[in-house]
Amino acid sequence: MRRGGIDRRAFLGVGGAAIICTIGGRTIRVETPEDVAEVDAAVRRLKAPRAVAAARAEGLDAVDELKFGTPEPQPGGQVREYWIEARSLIWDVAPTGRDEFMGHAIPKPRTFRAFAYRQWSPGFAAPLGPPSIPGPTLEAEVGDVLRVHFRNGDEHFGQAVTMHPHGVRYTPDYDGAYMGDYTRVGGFIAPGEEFTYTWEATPDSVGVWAYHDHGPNEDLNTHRGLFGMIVVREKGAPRPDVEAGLWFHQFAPAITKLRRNFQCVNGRVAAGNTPTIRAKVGQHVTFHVFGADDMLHTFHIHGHRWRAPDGTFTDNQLLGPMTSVTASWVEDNPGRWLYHCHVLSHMHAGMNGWYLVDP
Ligand SMILES: [Cu+2]
Repeated sequence: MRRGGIDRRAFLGVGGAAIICTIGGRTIRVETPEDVAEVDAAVRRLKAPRAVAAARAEGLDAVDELKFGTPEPQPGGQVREYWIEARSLIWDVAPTGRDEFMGHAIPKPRTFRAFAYRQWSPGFAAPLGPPSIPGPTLEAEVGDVLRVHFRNGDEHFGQAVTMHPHGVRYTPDYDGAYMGDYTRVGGFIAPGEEFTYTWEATPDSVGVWAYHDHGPNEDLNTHRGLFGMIVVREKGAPRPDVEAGLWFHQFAPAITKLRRNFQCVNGRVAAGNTPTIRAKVGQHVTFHVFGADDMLHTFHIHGHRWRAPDGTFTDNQLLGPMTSVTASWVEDNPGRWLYHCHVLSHMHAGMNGWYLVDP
């Protein structure tokens, strides 16, 4: 049966895996845009969970009664404040209309409603740009705290969202995770509400990490674009000359209501739309590459090699859901290079981009 332009067979046939959503005690197998609408409606009907302290007594464990403070920076550290809003927007996966890798046009339709984080100036005075996929990069050094003022500024989807960090230290209040009746304050930020998360950059936070929505509809809303990067460095450590954050993920037909399954880097398909990274010979270059969907990907870049965590050299490294690969080198090979996921069906459906090195 053909409904809303995409039937079940077409959806699965273009490589979209079914997403299983559990919401309001029901499990919904998401295969069509109609299934997505059903999940969204169920999430919109959710009431804010009662604070644990006020929740029913039975089923509560002592850990649920714990009270937590708000951490301050270590001596010599600082507070790094961000103002971040989540809102939906109409998103074009290929603004140039061209696939420069294969040399052809990318036909319309290419736009749909996505969900993205957006950075504002202090006090939410003014937006610092449009919502972006990935969201703004959050940076800290060991000993700092990240204080992230978060606002759910979206009316279209009408559902609670959050920011859940990886890698930094946080108490359950700042976990940003919806957990039914056990949800703490940061785990259900309804439309129009604000919440301030405080996360610590500890010595074991050094590295790059994901943050993403972990509200009651995490599954769909992360697939819609609610993810971004946290970078924690040693105190005083320099930034590389070139530092790129790339996210490999798909915009599946169930999410976009479009027929094609778009295999994306940072929300765009195909070289020319995906990020073009530029460097010069002699520069210290670092790529951080994340998987942001349920698929297995690899990060491959032509003309370059780097050390994998096991100490061997590689030019093609595996990454999975919300894991990352960091590839670093001192640039010595000028020219136009391709980077891409080496799952060939991903690469040829758009998961590729340019790396341009000047002499
Ligand atoms: Cu891939």
